[in-house]
Parts: sequence; C-alpha cells; structure tokens
Amino acid sequence: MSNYHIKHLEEYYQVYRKSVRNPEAFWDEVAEEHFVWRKHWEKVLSYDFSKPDFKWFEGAKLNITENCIDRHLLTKGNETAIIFEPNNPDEVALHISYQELSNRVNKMANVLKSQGIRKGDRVCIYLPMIPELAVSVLACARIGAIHSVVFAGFSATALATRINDSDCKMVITSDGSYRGNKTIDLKGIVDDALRSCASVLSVLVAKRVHSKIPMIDGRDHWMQPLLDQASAKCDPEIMDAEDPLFILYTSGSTGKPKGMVHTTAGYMVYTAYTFKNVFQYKTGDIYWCTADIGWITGHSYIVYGPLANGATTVMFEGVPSYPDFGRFWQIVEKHKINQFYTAPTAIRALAKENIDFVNNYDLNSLKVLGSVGEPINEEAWHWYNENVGKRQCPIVDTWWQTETGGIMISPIPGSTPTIPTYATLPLPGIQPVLMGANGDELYENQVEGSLCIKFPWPSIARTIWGNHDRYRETYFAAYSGMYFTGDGATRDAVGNYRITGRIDDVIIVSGHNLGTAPIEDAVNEHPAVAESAIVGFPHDIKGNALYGYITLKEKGESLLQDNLRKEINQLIADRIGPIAKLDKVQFTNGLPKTRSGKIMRRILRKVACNELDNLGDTSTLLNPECVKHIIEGRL
Ligand code: 7RM
Repeated sequence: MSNYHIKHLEEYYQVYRKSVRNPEAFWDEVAEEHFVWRKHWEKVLSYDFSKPDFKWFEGAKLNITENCIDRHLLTKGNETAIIFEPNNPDEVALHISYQELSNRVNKMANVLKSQGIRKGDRVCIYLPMIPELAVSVLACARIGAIHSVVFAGFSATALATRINDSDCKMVITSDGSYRGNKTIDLKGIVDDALRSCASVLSVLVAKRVHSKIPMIDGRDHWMQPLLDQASAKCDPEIMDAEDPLFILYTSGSTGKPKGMVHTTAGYMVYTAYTFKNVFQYKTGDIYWCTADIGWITGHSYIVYGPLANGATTVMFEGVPSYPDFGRFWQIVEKHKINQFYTAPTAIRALAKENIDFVNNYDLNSLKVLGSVGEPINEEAWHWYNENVGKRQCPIVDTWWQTETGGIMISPIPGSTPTIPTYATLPLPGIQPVLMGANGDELYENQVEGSLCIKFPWPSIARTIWGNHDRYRETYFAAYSGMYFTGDGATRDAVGNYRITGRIDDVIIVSGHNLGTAPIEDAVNEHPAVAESAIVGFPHDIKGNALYGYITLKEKGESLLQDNLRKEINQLIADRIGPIAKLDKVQFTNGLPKTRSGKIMRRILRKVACNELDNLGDTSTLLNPECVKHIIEGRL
C-alpha cells in the first residue's frame, strides 16, 4: 500500500486512519518517498495552537523548483509542462516542455538577481495569465524571493495597498492584457499604483499587447532584452523548510486584506499530495484548472501541485464567453483535457446558455471534473455531471481556503463516493470537527456547526504578513486548540461534510439556524432562475427574515414575477420547510461578485437592512455597477 496514491475505498479508510493515528509518521513517509531534499528534516512537526506556531519538516533544506522542474528533466525534459492557450483561439497555443520551462525560469531568476532581488525580498507579480506569470512565480522561488501575486483585475488602489503592506521591491507586469474582446492597460494601472509605493525600485515589463506605453527611466525595464542576456543556469537557493515561499492576499470581512504567508516544504508536500489524489492524475494526462494564478487555486493547482507531479498543466488567458460560450468546451476538445477544474459561478453562467455550446464539442477525454470556490448548488452539479461529464466523470467538490493552502475536504475519484452539494470526506491528514453554539465539539453525526480543523496539516498558512496578532484572533481565538475556518457545515449519517456557507451568512429565523447554501439551492432549482443569494434582515417577530436576490435566465418576465415568487417559495417549503420561505424577493440583473467569482453577500445584507451609507469596500468587485441597480430596486 502506498500513502501517496489512493486507488480504492478500503485504501482510503486505511490511509485515513493511519494519518490520524500517527500524523507525523504518515507525512514523514509521504515526504520521504516523493520529493528531493538537500537535507533531511530533524522533526516532522512541532506546533502550538495557542501561539499559534506550526513547523513542518524542520531542519530540512530544499528548493521547491528542483522538485517542480529539475528532477523531471532527465525523464521528461521533452514532455510538456505548461500548455498556454491564448485568449484568441486563432493564436497558436504554446507547448512549453520541462526543459524549456527550466531554461525560462533560470533566465528569469538571473534577471531578478541582476535587478538586485535577493532571498527574502518581496516581489509583486501583476501579470495576466501568460507563461511569464508562471515563470516569474517559479523564478522567485528559485532564488528564495517571496512572490506576492496580485490578480491582474485588481485596481491601482488595491494593487498599491498590497505592494505597500509587504514592501515589495519589484513589480513584474506587462504592457497590457487581453480578456475577451477587451485590451487592458496593465502598465498604466501599475504606474498609478506606484505613485504611492516608495518600496518599489524596479518594474519588469513583459510584452503582450505591443502597445506604446511610457517607460520610466531607471525604474522600468523591458523583460525580454534582459532575458536574452541572462544565462539559463541559476543554482537554486537552498531554503529552510519553513522559509516563506509566498504571500497571497485574501480579503477579510472587515479591514485591509490579509497577506497569508505560506512556507516551503509543507506547502510543497501537501499541494503535490492532494493534486495527485483528488485529480487522480496519471502520466500523460492533460490537466486544466480555469482559475487565475492570482488566486490560491492557481498557485496550488495550476503551478505547484501539478508541476511537483511532473504533470501537464494548462494556462488559459481568456474568459469562458469569448469568442462565445463554447470556449471552455472547445479547449477541452482541442487539448484532450482529462481533468477539468472550475468554479460554480462559471458553471452557472454556462448552464444559462444554449446547450449546443457544450454539445458541439467532443468531451470524451474528460475523466474527472472539479469544483471550487463556493458551495455548488444541486442544479449546477447535475448540469455539470450530465452535460459535461456525461455521467461518466466523478465530480470533486473541493472545499478549501487560501489559508489552508490545499484541498481539505473532497471526494477521491474511484475511491470515495460523490454526493451532489457535499464536499464529502476529509483527505488523509485532515481532521475536521463541527463546533456547536455553546462552543463544544459535536461528536455525533447528523449535526450542523462551525467547521474547524483540530490538527495541523502541512500547508496551513503560518501567519498574516506583519500581523501575527490578527492571525491568532481571526483563526485561533474562537475555539482553543483548533483552526476556525469561518464556514458552517453539516455532517450526514456517515460522516460526509456539506459546506453551508460562511458562518457570517448564517441567518437565525425564529430561532432556527439557516445556512444560505441549502436555501439558494432550492431557489436555483426553479427552471427560470439563473442565480440567487439569500441574506437576512431584521424582523419584529422572527428576529430575522429572509431576503432573496434572484437573477433570471431570461429577462423581461416582469408580469410573471408574482407567480414566480410563489413558485419559488413553494420550492423552498418543499425542500427545506416553510420556515425558510423568503419574506422579500428582489429580481435583479446581476449579483455582486468578487473577482474570484464568489457572491458578496455582505453588500446584499447591507442593502436588505437599509444600511446604505456603509456598504464597505466595493472597489474589488467584478461588477460594481450592479450594486446601484440593486439599491434602486430594493424592497
Ligand atoms: C479555494 C478558495 C475560501 C472560501 C471558503 C468557503 C468557500 C471554497 C468551497 C467553498 C463550499 C466548496 N479559497 N469555498 N470551496 N464552499 N464548497 N467546495 O476558494 O480563500 O478564496 O475562499 O470559499 O466559504 O471558506 S478562498
């Protein structure tokens, strides 16, 4: 039996039990067998939840790029590491071999050095989904610089906040980016941001759109000429297991974004392990995650996890709707994708469109479908299963967070069962618990509570950059001796977890705790409904009542809206119970989304509660214009 690759149910339970009985021995074995180390660790784990402090593989020395690149060169130097699929389908895709990736990363690493970047320095990467993005990330890791990737859809203000929080010395960007039929002036945004960033000494600029842009003498450098001069050999910086690998900002419900810090060895071991098992990746498979590398999903499951396994990973520059809504499926056919990983928001958007966009393409290569980012509602799950997977592909509903570094709860295809709307069972090494209202652990099954993890795992974020107190207060103060996720969940009779949404989205109606996910699930079952978001608002008798924001698949059904309201409430009464019926239903043409596709219920809650002067930060929204519309139409 191998711990590393689980192939059937019995093996899952065996490995899981072993991982819980003796976590150190379990991770010791995984780390020993599947990675290259410059020096072995002295201790697998030491931890203290109260500080909090976590150390994995202490004493070990390594470089993550040796594991993601160098060690594959002998056996698969000519095999494809990264397939770059451009925004425009008429532009040729690039197949970057492991050897080519090695050359590019080493050259870039030498360029960083020549610009004065040293181990421990922070480098902000603000790039579109082009090969230079993955290469820059890996080049930082090669020389021990800490990368801070900022999603290239963020504004100048958001970028500046993130650059300043960690005092980045350099920004890597491009002359522009393509997204659908739009061209975005990225360098202009960087120039704006840098007006208020004193720490940045240099800017590297990749050419993508070949626009004429101003370059500031002494600060800005075109990337290509520097790469052309650089040597393709750069010895990896030998890092301690616990040296920071990267910072990634995630927005909290209040205050400035939190710079989550991930370290080297534990992150590498855990992302590689989970990639292998959750996607059941086999040699020769082509794997595609549609996320942007600006999010944790892209870090862990486009770059590090796949490359640590010597996989072929696809980077897609574009959007699902360009040139039409068949783009994802056209790419699946073109590259014969075997594992496909996307978000519920994308699935719902595509499910609204004509089914021919899916049926026009041959999706036979698909073996595993993944979902991440939000609870996947039942309708979307079935649509995905039937139309994309043709009922032949297990759906891995993967629950995890920026803070967890890797997938925590998910089916393992071929081993554990899938259940619509359930993330199902914890992966080996993960010990989830549900905590009740009085702060006690709920040991029984068929319960609902706040989701915590009661034992450390290798890729847990180690701190918030510059603010360890906030780290402790946010994640370790609510329940002593465990990590608090901020999510609510239920556990069924046999131990499967269903994530019901953020705890702050739980609404107490007449003393009943209602998670938003199951209600939205029922609403979305109505054939006319595209998407929905449920929030609470104060009510004299019930304490709180429910307010539903609903987008419809087709516009202009205003005459029918009263009927629709009744039908939707009937569905809720059937699926959940009359207690969960909506007091108010507002039909809207859009829901506010974060740039990573999560519905921002915080804003909707404020509108429902009529707290309009204090909507909080809406600057990072994907579609800020819909907020105005929602305010105007409020009930
Ligand atoms: C990977 C990622 C984390 C939050 C998390 C949840 C929600 C993510 C699922 C999910 C239900 C899922 N990182 N979430 N995956 N909820 N089912 N499969 O998204 O830091 O950006 O967000 O996302 O609320 O706490 S994240």
